[in-house]
Amino acid sequence: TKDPDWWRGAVIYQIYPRSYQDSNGDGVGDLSGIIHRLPYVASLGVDAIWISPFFTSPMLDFGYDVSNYRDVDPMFGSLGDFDALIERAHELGLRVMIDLVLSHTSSEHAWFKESRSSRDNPRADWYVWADARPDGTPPNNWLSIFGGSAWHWDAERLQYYLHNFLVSQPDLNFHNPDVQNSLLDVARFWLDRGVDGFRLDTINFYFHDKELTGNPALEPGERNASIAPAVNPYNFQNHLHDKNQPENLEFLERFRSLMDEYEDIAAVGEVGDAQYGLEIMGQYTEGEKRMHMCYSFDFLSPEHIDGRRVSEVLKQFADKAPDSWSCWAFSNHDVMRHASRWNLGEPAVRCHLALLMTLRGSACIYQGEELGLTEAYVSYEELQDPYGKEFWPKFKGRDGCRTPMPWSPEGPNGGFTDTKPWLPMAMEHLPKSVQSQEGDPNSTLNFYRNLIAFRRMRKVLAKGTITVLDASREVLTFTRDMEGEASIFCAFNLSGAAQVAHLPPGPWAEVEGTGFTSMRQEGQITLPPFQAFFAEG
Ligand code: TEU
Repeated sequence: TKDPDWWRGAVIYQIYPRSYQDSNGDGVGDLSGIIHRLPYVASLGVDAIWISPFFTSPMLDFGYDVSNYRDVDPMFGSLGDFDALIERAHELGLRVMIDLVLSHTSSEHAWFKESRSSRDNPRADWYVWADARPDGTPPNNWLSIFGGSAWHWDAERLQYYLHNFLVSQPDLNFHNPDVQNSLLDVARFWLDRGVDGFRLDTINFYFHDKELTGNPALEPGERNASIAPAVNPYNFQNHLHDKNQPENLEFLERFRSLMDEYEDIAAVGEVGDAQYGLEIMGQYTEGEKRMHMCYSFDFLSPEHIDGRRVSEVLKQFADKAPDSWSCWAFSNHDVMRHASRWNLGEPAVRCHLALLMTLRGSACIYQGEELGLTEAYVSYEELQDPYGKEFWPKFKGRDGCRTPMPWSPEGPNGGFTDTKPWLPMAMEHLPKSVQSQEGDPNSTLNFYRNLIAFRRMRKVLAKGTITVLDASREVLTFTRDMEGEASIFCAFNLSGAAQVAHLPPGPWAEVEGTGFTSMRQEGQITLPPFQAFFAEG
């Protein structure tokens, strides 16, 4: 069904294709596997899926290093499989968002091979090349998010090239209009194949300062703008000149115009910035002429989101980005699963989901989150993530949230594959498998379904305004309001002890069937640990 506003308030389910479902017995998930599981995804009641990269890639960053933007990696299938995936998803009422990694390519991309071959080839200026300083050291002090200098010496071209992530992820030079046009053509290629939108990787890294001005050190007490783990010893720099350049906004306007040539397309831009994130989100979504929404990192940090923190983020968001639309997430393929990150038991996981489903904004749910999965332990011997290999053991990398999806309780591989999976199946995930929870009306899985439906049935939860009433560490209450719709009052006890919340005056009728318990005496709601209360009026 046509709806240009479908993304506003949508629930988006993130699929990490390597770990969702293997269909050809190589231990790695693939597109056919996803197709097979789409009815399950649809049964969750989500609006859309976001699929992490499946393009041709040497997989040094597991697909975030693309060597051909216009094809599917053989490991994941073929373009034909992708077309079938889109068709099946649309039949089931699911929109499909793909993950475009435009800031950098793989060093195996034909563009880079040509660019590095000489200083005067047609693509010589497609990446960011610079001479060494007279003493042979890199052109400036810019640091890579994944550790070390952001510059790598290329023995073929005898110059340094810029890489904000791995050495094998050279940064494209967005100052070159041919680069911009080629990337827009890539987006067009996928729009023509029928995708409904994009998750755009690291949009704040698109442009760099042409003058290559060095970055300042962080001031004492200043937080690094990246969410790189604190143990990252390279985490001491303020990325003033290699990120968030003003030209990013112009490119995003071009990207938006392209999307607007098609119907019902939406993009969510990833702005990995824990310091200026909300302000940047405001710029990147301003005036409905750039991104539709930005992916917020505010609830992805180790810092627990108690009532005060949530209300602080909402307040800053309203101040700094009043017209902007956010996409919230608690978990994704880059961070520790939130059940472990915030040390939440099942009741707390449920309470947090209820919060996510009632916040103003869109929301992402990461595969396995709906099962209440915890972070898996992956030993150094089994570790795949290059980021984790770099900083082990202080930072164990991102594999603990990327282990295979448990479909059935049968070991050793829980229905994910019939061979050795690329990352081990976490044994503690097996009792939480889809099959184990499916028939139990009280399972976390069915709780997720119920809460997603609760949101989906009420326009005010997806699109209404939000007004915080009370916010302490333990208790958060707010109302959601929208013209022509009943208001909803929401109260959460985010603590492990009973708390009291206050209902404002009005003809509030409790919403039944959300799976929470509480005791109401007039305007006073007693909430047992990790319980929520909802009323309509
Ligand atoms: O992540 C961008 C990003 O900001 C990460 O560096 C993040 O800070 C880190 O992973 C947290 O642990 C995107 C993708 O989501 C990530 O998977 C890629 O590795 C990265 O871009 C490079 O493409």
